[in-house]
Amino acid sequence: MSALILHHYPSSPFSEKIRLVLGFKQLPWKSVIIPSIAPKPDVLALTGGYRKTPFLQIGADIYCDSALICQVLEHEHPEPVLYPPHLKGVARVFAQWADTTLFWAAMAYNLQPRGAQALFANVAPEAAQAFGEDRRQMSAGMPRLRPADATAAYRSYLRRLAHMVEEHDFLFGAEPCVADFAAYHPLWFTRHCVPMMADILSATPAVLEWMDRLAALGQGRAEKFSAQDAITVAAGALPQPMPPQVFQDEHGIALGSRVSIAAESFGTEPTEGLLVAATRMHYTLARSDARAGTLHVHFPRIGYVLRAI
Ligand SMILES: N[C@@H](CCC(=O)N[C@@H](CS)C(=O)NCC(=O)O)C(=O)O
Repeated sequence: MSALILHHYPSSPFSEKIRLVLGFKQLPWKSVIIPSIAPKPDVLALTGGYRKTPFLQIGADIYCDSALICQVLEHEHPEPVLYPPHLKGVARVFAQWADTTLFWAAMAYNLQPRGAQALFANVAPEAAQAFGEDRRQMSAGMPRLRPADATAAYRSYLRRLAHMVEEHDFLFGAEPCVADFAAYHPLWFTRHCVPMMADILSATPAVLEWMDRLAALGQGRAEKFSAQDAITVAAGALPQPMPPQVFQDEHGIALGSRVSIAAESFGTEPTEGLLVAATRMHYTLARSDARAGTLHVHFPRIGYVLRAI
């Protein structure tokens, strides 16, 4: 199998989720550091429009969204398991809650003025302003939690997580599953990226101990790789042949149609291409790029909007 190439940047919480899954599965991977704000020409050469972080590349296959990346890693490297059979429903539902509700409450807490000022204390004012403007554009139209409401919700969520990890080492038992990695990353951002805001974690020592257990899994074996080399890998590969799979049509859009796929919210730049698969779990688009050649770009169904164009 071609190498796993993760496109990410150090302070990205969703990237930390995947780095830790790579550690859990003890995998070797190539690390491409991408910009944290637009423009991202090398990213777009591969994704065709999707600009969020992280995404996983395997040859000429591009997997967008950490939820799909977890599934792909499980499929390629089934042991140790991220989705234990007796938890496969609840672990996914919990992970989705953590990646959305918990994440946004934590980030509204983390990036309230006190946290944001400290985060950008050593950064040129223009860079801080450019970051703020980029995120404002990405989140246009999204409801925003006020700091006090975010703090109240985050505190409650931390207590609920504490109740779970007071019972056993990980959220659902003696071993971690996808739910643990999804709940970990927003808290990791509080603890490591805005440590001056981390006092909120002291009320739940069991959560801190659980975080230490997850961090001890490591991040696998990463090797630095350049964006240009990643594009060269894609240009020299062909997308993996699509295994026979059930076409699940919810939209009245036939396979082979020209479509766009975009996140429902927060960074809704679409990727366009030909629809080559729509399974229970994901969509696949075929597209070509002058630099990266022919690619398959994969998205989860949940959280994404598919349209004929
Ligand atoms: N649902 C997505 C969310 C990804 C996401 O929002 N990532 C943040 C960084 S952690 C992002 O894309 N920020 C803007 C950027 O990196 O350009 C996933 O699970 O991967």
